Amino acid sequence: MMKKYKRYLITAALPYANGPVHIGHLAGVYVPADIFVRYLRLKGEDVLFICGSDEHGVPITIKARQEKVSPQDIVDKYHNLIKESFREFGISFDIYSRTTSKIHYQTASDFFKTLYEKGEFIEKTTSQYFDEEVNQFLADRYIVGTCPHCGNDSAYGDQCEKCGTSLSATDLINPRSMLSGSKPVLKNTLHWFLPLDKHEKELRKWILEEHKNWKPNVYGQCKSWLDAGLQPRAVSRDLDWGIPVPLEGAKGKVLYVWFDAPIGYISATKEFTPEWEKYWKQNDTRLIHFIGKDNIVFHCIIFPVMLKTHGGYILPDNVPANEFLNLEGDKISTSRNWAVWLHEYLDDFKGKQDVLRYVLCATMPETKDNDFTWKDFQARNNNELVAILGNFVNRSLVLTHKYFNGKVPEIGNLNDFDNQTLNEIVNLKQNLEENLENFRFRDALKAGMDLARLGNKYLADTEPWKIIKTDPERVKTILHISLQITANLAIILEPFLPFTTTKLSEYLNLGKLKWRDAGNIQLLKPGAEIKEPGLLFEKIEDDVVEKQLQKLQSVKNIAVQNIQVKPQKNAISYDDFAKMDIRTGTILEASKVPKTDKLMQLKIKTGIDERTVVSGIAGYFKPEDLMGKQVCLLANLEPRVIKGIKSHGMILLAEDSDGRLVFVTPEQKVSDGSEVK
Ligand code: B3M
Ligand code: ZN
Repeated sequence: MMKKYKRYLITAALPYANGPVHIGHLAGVYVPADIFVRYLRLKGEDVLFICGSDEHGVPITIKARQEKVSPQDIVDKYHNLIKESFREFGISFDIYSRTTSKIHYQTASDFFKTLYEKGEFIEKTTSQYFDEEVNQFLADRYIVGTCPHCGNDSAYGDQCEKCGTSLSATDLINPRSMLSGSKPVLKNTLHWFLPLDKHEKELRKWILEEHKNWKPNVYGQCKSWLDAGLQPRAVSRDLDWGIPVPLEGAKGKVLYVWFDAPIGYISATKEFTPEWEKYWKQNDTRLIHFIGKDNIVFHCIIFPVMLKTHGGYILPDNVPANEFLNLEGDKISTSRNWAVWLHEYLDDFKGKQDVLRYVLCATMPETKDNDFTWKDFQARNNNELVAILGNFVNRSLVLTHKYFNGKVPEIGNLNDFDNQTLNEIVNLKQNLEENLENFRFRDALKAGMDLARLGNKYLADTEPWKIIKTDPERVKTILHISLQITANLAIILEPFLPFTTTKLSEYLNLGKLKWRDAGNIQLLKPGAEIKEPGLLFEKIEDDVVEKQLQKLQSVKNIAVQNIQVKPQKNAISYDDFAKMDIRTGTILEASKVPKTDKLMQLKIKTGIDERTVVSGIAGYFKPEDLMGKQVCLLANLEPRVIKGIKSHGMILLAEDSDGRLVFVTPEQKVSDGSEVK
C-alpha cells in the first residue's frame, strides 16, 4: 500500500506553447497523470493537479519569426488551444496556468534573487556568438554549422540532430547565424551558473540510495548523468523573450527557460490556492512529477538542486517518466507535422475521448518506446471496448429491463460459479490498485477490463436468456450479480474512462461513489430502478481509419513535394577528388557508444586492415543488423577522436529527404578493399 501522506501534489510537464498537443504528449505525460489523480480523488485524498503552458524559450521565438508575429501572439494562440483541448479531453487539472503570468514572473524572479543573495550562483563571463548584423547574442538554436563529428552541415549550436552528439556552439565548423546568415563573432557575456557539481554527492545519496524504487528508465538516466559528473549550468541567456534577470546591469538577459519553467509549478499552485505552502513546504505532502523521458534531468537533478538550494521546499517522491510514442512506425514530429493532434482528434471523433484515452493507456510507452497505429486503435475499440465492456453492460441492463421491468432483481441461492465470480471482483480491484500505485497503467487498465471480461463470461456461461421461462428465480440471481459487476466497473474504470463511467453511473442511478465502494457486491439494492442504456461505444468502420491514414499520407506527400534538395557545393578539381581513397569494407562488429544517443562504434575489415570507425547511425540501425554488411568507406580521412574513441574513416550513407539514412554499397558483393572510383 502507498505510504500514508496527508496530501498529494501532482504536476504534469508544462507543454511548450509553440504548437498543439499530440498523442505523444498525452501517452507520455497527461493520460497517466490524469489517471493517477482521478484515482487519488476517488480514494478521497487531498490532491492538487498542476499544469500550465511553458511560454518562454527559443523554440517560441523561432516560431514567431517564422510566422512573422510576436512571441506573445504565438503563446496566446497555443496556450488557449492547448488549455481547451485538455479540458475537452478530460485532463482534470485543478489549474492550467501559464509562465507569462504576472504571478509567475514574480515567483521566478524572487526565486532567482533568493539564490543570488545566498551566493549560490557562479558568475562567469563566457564568450558567446554574437550576430553584429542584428546586434544580438545567439542562443544555441540560432547557430548552425558543420558538425565536427559527422560533417552534417546543419548542426545546431547545442546538438547535431544527425549523429546526436551534444555540442557547444564553438565546436561548430563554419558557424552561421540563423537570424542574418552572417558569420557570428565571439563576444564576452556574463551569465549566472548553478553549481550542480557542488550537489553531486547529495544527489547520489538522494536518488541512487533513497529512490531505488524509481522506474528503471528514470533511475538509469539519473545514474548516467551522475556517473558522467555534473557541471555548473547556466541559468540565464542573452535573449529578448523571457523573464528578465532581476539584477542591476543584467539588461538583455533573461532566465534560462529550464530555470523558470519548473518554478511554474510553484507559481501555478500559488495562483490556485492561498494554502500553496502546505503543498510545497510540508513533508507530509507527496510530490510527484509526470514527465517524458527527455525531461528527466531537469526534474530529477536540476529542479531538486534549485529547491534544495533555495531551502524550505519538499523534493519529488517520484518522477515516473514515460518513454516515447511513435506514430505508424515513425517518430512523431511537430516540424514534419507527423502527429495526431489532440484538437483534430476531438473534431474528427466527437464524443470518443475515452476511446483514445483507452488506446493510449493500453499501449502506453511505460518502459520502452511504443507505436500508435490507426488499425490498432480501431481493433481495440471494436474488439475490446465494444465487444467486451460495451456488450456486457448493454446485455446486463437490457435483460433487466426485458425480464424485470428495469428493477434490480433479488439475489437467490448462490452456486460455486456465482461465488467464484463475486470473489474475483475484489481480487481484480486489488490488482488494479496495486498496479496503479506503482505507475503500471497498462496492467491496471487490464485488471479493469478483466472485470468486464469476467462479467461477459459469467453471462455467456449462465445463458439467462435460455432459462428465463423455466427458472426465472435463477435469472434473477444471474442479473443481480451482473449488475453488481457493472456498478463496480463504474468506479474502477473512472480514472481511465471518465466519460463512459459517468454515463454508466447515470444508467444505474448510482450517486458519486468512492474507491472504497469498489469490491462491494451490494452497491445496487434489489428493487432499485435502472435506466434504459444507450450504447457506450460504437464500432469504428474501416473508412474512418482509412481517412486518417490518408491524412497522414498527404502529410508525407507534402513533405516529399517540399523536398528542399540542398544546392550543390562549390566545384572541386579532379585532383581534389583523387585525394579521396574510398574503399569497400565489411562490418565485423557494431556496438552503441555509451552515453550517446546516435553514435555507433564499428569494426571494419577494409582489405587493407581491420579498423575502428565511429558513425552517427545508432538512431537508425540496430547493431545486430549491421554485422557482415558491406559498406563504402572514406579510408584516408584523418583519424579523429569522438567521445574518446579514435575513428579511422567515414562510412558513406545517403540521407533521404525524410531523414532516413541508407548505406551506399556496391550493388554486388566485391572483395574488401576494392577502390571506389
Ligand atoms: N516545456 C516540455 C518539453 O520539454 C517542457 C516541460 C517543462 S516542465 C517544467 O517538451
Ligand atoms: Zn554530427
